[in-house]
Amino acid sequence: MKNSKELLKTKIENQVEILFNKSLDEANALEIYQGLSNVLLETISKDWLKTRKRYETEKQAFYFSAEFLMGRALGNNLINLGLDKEVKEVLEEIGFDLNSVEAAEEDAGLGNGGLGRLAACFMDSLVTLNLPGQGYGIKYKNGIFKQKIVDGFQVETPETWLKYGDVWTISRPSEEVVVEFGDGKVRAVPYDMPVIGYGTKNVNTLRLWKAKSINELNLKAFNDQKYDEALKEVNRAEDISRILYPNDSTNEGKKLRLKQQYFFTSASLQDIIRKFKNIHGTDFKKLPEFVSIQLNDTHPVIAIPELMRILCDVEGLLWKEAWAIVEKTFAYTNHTILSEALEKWWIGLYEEVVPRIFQITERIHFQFLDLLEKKYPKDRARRERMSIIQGDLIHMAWLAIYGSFATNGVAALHTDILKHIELKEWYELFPERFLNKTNGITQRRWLLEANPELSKLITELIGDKWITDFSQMKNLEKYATDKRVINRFLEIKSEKKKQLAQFIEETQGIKVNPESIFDIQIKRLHEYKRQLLNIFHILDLYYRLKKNPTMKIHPVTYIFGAKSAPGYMRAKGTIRLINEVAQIINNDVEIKDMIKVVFMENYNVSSAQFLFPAADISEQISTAGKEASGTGNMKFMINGALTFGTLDGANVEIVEEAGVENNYIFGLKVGEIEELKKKGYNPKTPYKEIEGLKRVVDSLIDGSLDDEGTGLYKELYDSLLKGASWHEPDQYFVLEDFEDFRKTQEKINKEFTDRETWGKKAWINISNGGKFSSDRTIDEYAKEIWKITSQKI
Ligand code: 26Q
Repeated sequence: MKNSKELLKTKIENQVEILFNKSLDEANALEIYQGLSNVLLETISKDWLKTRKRYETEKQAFYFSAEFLMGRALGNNLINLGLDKEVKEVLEEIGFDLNSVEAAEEDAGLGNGGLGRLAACFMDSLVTLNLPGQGYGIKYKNGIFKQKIVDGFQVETPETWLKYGDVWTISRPSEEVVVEFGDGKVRAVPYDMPVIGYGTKNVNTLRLWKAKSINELNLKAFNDQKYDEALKEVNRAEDISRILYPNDSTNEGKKLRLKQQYFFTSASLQDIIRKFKNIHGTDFKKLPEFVSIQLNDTHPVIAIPELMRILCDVEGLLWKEAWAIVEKTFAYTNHTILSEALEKWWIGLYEEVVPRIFQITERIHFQFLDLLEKKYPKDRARRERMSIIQGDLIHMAWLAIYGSFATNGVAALHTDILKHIELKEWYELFPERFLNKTNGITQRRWLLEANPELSKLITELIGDKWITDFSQMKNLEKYATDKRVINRFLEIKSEKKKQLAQFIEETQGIKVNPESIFDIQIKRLHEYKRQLLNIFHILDLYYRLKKNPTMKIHPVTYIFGAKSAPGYMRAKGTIRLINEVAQIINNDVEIKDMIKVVFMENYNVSSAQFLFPAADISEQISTAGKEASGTGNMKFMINGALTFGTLDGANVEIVEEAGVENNYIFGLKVGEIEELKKKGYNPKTPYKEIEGLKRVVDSLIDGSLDDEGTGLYKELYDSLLKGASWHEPDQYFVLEDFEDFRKTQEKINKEFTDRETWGKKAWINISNGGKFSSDRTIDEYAKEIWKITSQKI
């Protein structure tokens, strides 16, 4: 009898033979990765099948999302299966290091940022809680672009995660469906990714659709040697799932984007209805008893008229019957209040792409107008504001609220702003539909996998229940006054900082001091997130140090990671600015390494796993009211970083849990911003009056800095002091919040040197992170929205 390690080795050996015709000693890390991944698939295949069968007859929740930012699968799956130790040892025997095998995997970067990563964390929690449900999305050939920094500028290059094939997505050609557009049909081919839970045998599914043409090749054209023509239809169809739109804040209204949305929602609904009919026949009244569909922002909202089409046109239900079903099936999550991000489709385009869906959307619109007229007779102004079709635009958020039974925000403050400001009239009309579901993250990836050192300490102290019950973290709090524990935490933090320092040196070629404060801002680049405020402060600190070389500060390393939407010039200007300031400061010998600035190229899920555990300070500095929740803030918190932030999004709840005295809160609050706006905000006031601020802002235009003639810095300058046709100057209150930012940074710098007190504060944050597990969030969705229950196989 072979022992299990030998058996595992033989299995890997077999897979490498099958896939590559190589023996283990000839294989490289990528080949070992693929072989090993196939072994894991084989290990779970029976349970995957069992899970599917178990769920078939139960009520299920389907998460419709244009984005799933999964990152790498192997490491996470090994941990969740409890195979990480054994595999590590086996790989060592054959001369491989598990980390480098894991690093051979490309990130599945099928998302932009928070919304896509939230969907990925939700998948992990769903299965770990044994909940019957499934994700539905698009199998983009190219995920979020790869960011290169060239002369300080962001350059986008295509992301090619499927270059060597993807072991984790398996095609199910027998379940393909056809999606019909105004200009013809395409096939939607499903690819299933297993979602493996922790401490359970359940395996859930993420189903991603790939677009294919109905006809393989136009043979006639081919024979006539018109090769482009021969492949035209093929390419046109495959374009639909070719690329993820890298915009996460401006709504562009592009035709292909609308096609993507209809493509995956139509395919998913057809899939759901087919399976429903297999079990329940055509008793569609029962649909809401067995199916809940969560719409991740407005991107999949076209599913609402599409389900009407399927029920009425295909299944022959009456409009009224169908509407009663639709209204009970969908729920909608809002992730933003930025008006420029709200999706509106031009009716001409919509009608061209999906003519039948346009008719149905119009009918829904008129039906809604009737309802408004009954409720608020002759209130024309209200009708104008709330119309689903406004002028020649279809307002997808309005369609979502009207066509669903629940609308939720993603943090308490955000939901309050929706209910009382942004969606005030909708809340008045449908008060029972509005709910809050504060976001969460999976502690399995963001603590257990990313920070095994801290995980080990936690388990030593409170056992390992926290891995699936994060409320257990509270049991750590009693060690806050235990010097030995706090010292061990500080040693671990120091180790994670050394690891990050090494990673930074390898990838960015910058040497950083692990003893310095690691102050990290990693998130998409956007004006409202105020990376500009951060870099302004760094520049000010630099100028002050130059003027006063004997000024005493604790050395600090400012780390940024951020992708900008390719066409967002102010964001790109900010990236270039950060890189230029980094160059200047890092190369100035007079600064004697007191400050270092690092811009991490191509920030993604994998590099995030290095960054969060190594942070001392978590920068969460958005203009109050603008960040719906944030989820990076939670990843920092549970790894023992202190939040330096505004009272925005989930920051509010973080300090509610961990104590404002254990974090650093600064800046204007939502109410103060409202007031200031009413009073009239003039950014010239802080610009002139706050010491040093003018010097910093003027650097953009006085020759201190050089944007190589692009005009990007002048544009930034104007955005602050002049405004533009579409906004007031400094609409995100960068200049107004500068002084408090600086004061609070000074406080941080002083307090960091008291290591014991700092360690204690960090520890209290870790101990109070329990609320921010996506297990808690998903449990709330399951009980209060989806009404699904655990189905353990
Ligand atoms: C819209 C129209 C056209 C093209 C693209 C888009 C688009 C794509 C992505 C619009 C928005 C997004 C992503 C939004 C997002 O990530 N929002 C974040 O969601 C997180 C999870 O709820 C929150 O924590 C963040 O606060 C929120 O910014």
